[in-house]
Amino acid sequence: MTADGGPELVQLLTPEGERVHHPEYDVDLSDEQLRGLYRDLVLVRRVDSEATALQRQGELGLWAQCIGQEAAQVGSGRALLPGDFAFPTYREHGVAWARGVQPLQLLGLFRGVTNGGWDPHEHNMALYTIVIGDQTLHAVGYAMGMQRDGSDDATICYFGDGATSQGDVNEAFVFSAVYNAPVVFFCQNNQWAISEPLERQTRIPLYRRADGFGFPGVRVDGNDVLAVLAVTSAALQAAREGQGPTLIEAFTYRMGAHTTSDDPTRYRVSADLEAWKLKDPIERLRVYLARNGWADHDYFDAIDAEAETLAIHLREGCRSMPNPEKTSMFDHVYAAPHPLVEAERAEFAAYHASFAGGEH
Ligand SMILES: Cc1ncc(C[n+]2csc(CCOP(=O)(O)OP(=O)(O)O)c2C)c(N)n1
Ligand SMILES: [Mg+2]
Repeated sequence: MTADGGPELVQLLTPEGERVHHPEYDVDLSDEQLRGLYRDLVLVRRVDSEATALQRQGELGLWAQCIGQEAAQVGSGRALLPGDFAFPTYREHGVAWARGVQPLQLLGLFRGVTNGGWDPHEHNMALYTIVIGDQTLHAVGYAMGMQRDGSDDATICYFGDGATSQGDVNEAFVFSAVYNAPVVFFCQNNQWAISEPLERQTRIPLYRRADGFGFPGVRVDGNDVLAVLAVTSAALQAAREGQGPTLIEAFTYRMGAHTTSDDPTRYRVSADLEAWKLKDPIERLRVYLARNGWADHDYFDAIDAEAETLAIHLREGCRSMPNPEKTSMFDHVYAAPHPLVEAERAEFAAYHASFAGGEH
């Protein structure tokens, strides 16, 4: 398997920041829209680095970094229309950003002060899913519901390269294909599933899996925000027009650890990371903007300053988040009260009351 994604890789912006043309895919963005994408990428990276630092300081229990994958997430997230619905894993901070979820709401989940973080219907984005591949089934079910409602909206579902080995994902592919569901499967191939390399998941490029299920698959440069935007918009449009699912393989790299509990130096060589740093998603857009005179030093400095202000907001907001009521985890198990849940709530409260002082 080629490390550079091979000739099938859809690319509109090279790692050197050169705009190239593709026979099938294109985007036509104003310089203002391009600057907007740059801002998205920089701010998402700052959210990610600040959350990592907060975990190291003991303020978060865990954090799953998205560094390196910002273009895949922002490009696909910005391709969505307001009525579309996104189903994420635990790493889609750039998608959450694009859907208007406040970064502090993400932090609440990883701080353990909320069991969810946001109202899925307010942002048309489901909650983070830790169970690998699970959300692909939710997404297909949701897409089939949209189809039965006669809606013109589409669903997008995120998962990783490792998830493609899960039964759930393959079952989701089958259902979406035979029911022609309006869903886009967005696989971020970041080359690793914790310590398992891509070679342990597949003998063929992942996008080609779609062939066997009977729908199109496409491999896009996941570090190229323009190509990701173009490919995802086309797949969503196809879904809206009743053409059914598409599998997008965003070819990218997990530049950080799997999570803050992981040490990647134990299983991968640093030369790989160095090679991928040259393909950085932010740097190539910065060069493209600067070379064309669409952004200057003042603009880049202003975005960096905005990122620092955001980081301060996150630090202060995270540290001052109130702890929830201990029994609040029983509140939303079911929509209506349930005797078993109530019994568990009472047992839990009694357990806490059994300690000296009654409060622990
Ligand atoms: C059903 C299930 N099995 C195992 C795990 C443990 N686990 C957490 S992340 C992960 C690897 C996922 O890799 P990939 O799908 O490539 O996503 P990435 O983390 O690289 O974004 C595993 C095995 C889990 N959360 N759920
Ligand atoms: Mg992976």
